[in-house]
Amino acid sequence: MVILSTLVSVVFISRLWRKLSEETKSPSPPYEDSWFKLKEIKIVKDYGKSVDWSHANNLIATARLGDDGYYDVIVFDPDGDWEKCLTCNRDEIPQKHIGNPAWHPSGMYIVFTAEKSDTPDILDHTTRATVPGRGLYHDLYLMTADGENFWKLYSSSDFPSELNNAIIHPQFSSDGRLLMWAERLRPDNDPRHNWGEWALMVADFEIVNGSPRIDNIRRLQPGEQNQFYESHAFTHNDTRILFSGNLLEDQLPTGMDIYEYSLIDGSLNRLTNTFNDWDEHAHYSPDGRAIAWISSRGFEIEYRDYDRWERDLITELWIMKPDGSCKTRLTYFNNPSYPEYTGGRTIVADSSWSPEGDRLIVCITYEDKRGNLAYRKLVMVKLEILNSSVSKPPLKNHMEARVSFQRGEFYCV
Ligand SMILES: [Ca+2]
Repeated sequence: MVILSTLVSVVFISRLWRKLSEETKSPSPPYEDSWFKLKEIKIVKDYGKSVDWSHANNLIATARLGDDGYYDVIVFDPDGDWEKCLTCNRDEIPQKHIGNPAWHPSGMYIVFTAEKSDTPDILDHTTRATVPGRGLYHDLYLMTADGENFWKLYSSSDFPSELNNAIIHPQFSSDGRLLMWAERLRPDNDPRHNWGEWALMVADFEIVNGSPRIDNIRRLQPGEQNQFYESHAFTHNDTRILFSGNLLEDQLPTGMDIYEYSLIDGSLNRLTNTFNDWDEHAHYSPDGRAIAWISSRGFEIEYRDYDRWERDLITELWIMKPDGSCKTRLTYFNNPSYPEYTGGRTIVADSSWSPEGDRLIVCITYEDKRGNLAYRKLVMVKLEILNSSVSKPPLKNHMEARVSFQRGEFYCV
């Protein structure tokens, strides 16, 4: 067994009403037979912050916290011992926080974010605002897969700036001709919305005479609030994107949901409908038959401070069909009854599918005995998506279905 180490009352009532209506409006989903099996969960690395698995060269890119207190981009072979730091001690890029790597579909390039060199160290050491994934004062860069050539692609506001721009989670389209990222445009003085105003940015990308070029940058801010957005993935035909955000009126960033957005007609499809629960890091399986994402659903978290959400957040890995049906919890890192229990409060974060769709590499962080989020791991989750068409009698409701879960085999209800 593996043991891994006062809002005004009207707003509260509004949120409560939304929650109750979400639960009571849940439709009776169509029944299908079991659709995947969970085979194994094991630790593969004692580091990892955001992750991307190249389907062209089978290498995994992530970030690792170095002895200098800053993250760097690491690439490793999931089937061997080989690993290499691509950004350590490289003069071509600022040697501060570097991370959020994502492969170009060719496997020849990696896009990533890097913090500006002139942000003061005290900012890095007293807040977590400049770590990759929060991305304050980060710029967009590209490097070759061997880490030998670097280019700055796009710059956020200079430091110091009243805008306090941030850039997070760049993602290439399936054909490599589009690049998407999420960008913080300006702060927001509302203490409940102090994550600021964000947007999804989509640009044309191409290599011209051996150098990268981005052009035609479009800013997307779907929904009612224009607050937090995070870029996750493109569909296989690059007509739609997956992202998370708090799009509904009065929804806090900590209640963000997963959405699919059409780049053709701007239509929006809400794939998770939990007004208060944290839903993030959605990625399509290689065959497009499933979406893995993380969620806090079931934990009923009360945040002591919305700006320090990491003190209270608990998440697990979930999987659903691309239309949002068959939502099923995959992991139980927070439950002592399961072999993957870590021994402390655990946050599951970014994940990436293997080329074959039979594994997910997953970032987790969890507490030590003193309650600090001291451990960061990469975990390999092996699964099999089934094609069975054998029909079984439908279960009566969602709760009944949940308690009927069989470990190792999951039913779509
Ligand atoms: Ca949610």
